[in-house]
Amino acid sequence: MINSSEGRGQKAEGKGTIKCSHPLNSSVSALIVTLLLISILTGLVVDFVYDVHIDTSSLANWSNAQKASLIAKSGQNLSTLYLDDIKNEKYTDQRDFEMPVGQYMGASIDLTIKIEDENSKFNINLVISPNGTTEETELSSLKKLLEYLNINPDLSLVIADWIDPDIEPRLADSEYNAKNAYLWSVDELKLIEGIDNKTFDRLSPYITVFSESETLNIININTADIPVLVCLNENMTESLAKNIIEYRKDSPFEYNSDVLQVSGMKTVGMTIQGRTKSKSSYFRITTTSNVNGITRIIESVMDTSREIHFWREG
Ligand SMILES: [Ca+2]
Repeated sequence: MINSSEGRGQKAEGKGTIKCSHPLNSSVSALIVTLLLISILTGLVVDFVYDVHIDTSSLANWSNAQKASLIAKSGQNLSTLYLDDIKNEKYTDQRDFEMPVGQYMGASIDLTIKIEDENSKFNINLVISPNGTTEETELSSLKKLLEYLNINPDLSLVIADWIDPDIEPRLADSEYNAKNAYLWSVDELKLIEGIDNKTFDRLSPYITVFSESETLNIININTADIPVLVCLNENMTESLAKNIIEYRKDSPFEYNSDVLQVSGMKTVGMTIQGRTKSKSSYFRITTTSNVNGITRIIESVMDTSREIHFWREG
């Protein structure tokens, strides 16, 4: 900019009309140069402050994320105390519950623990036995579950083909891109042809891929919802499932056989004895921690012996 100003002065002098050494012109030029320098310096300083701010906030975010992750893990550890307590209970009757942890951990820090009963859901993997053959009872139950939820029941065959180790299609293209192995997560159902988001949202609340039994769904009669109760036997109806839910509101089932006391369940109740229980042992634990606006979520599935069957951090 200084060179430019000098250039203008030389040109004016050459025409002989304006004295280049006019003090006002020099002052104006100097002022312009100064203002330009100030504006450049201001720009540089703003850039520098901005970079420092970004670096500092990145460090703060990293630190908050680390804290949030540790607190979410602590929440998982805390939940094992709940699992320990269950060992001393006769039965369990809560399908899910959420609890904010009241203990003060610092300003802008909180932790929420959600525990869901996996034994209230239908283990979809059990349609195929560990030796690769089809468990017809479980496949019939899955078909009935889909029917109750207004989902095409043929999808049960596609799911069975997706899981079973062979490549013999039960329906046209039902082995297409199949995993031919057990599902590790309910989310994997989205990969199956015919399961769109709407179908998945309708089905997933009643499905699990974990249970202690490897061959037969044994559902907690205290916590299973209507669709799961209905699918347990061909003679189970929505009306009977509602009777069960009404009965257990006041009198949770301590023993499996207590279901025979429910109106209309004397005969059908006998047929589901081997597929029900009153106390759960598998739980999904979701801990959500927030530290200064940074959230970390850990999801696990644990049994009452504290064995971890699934772990996901995000
Ligand atoms: Ca297959």
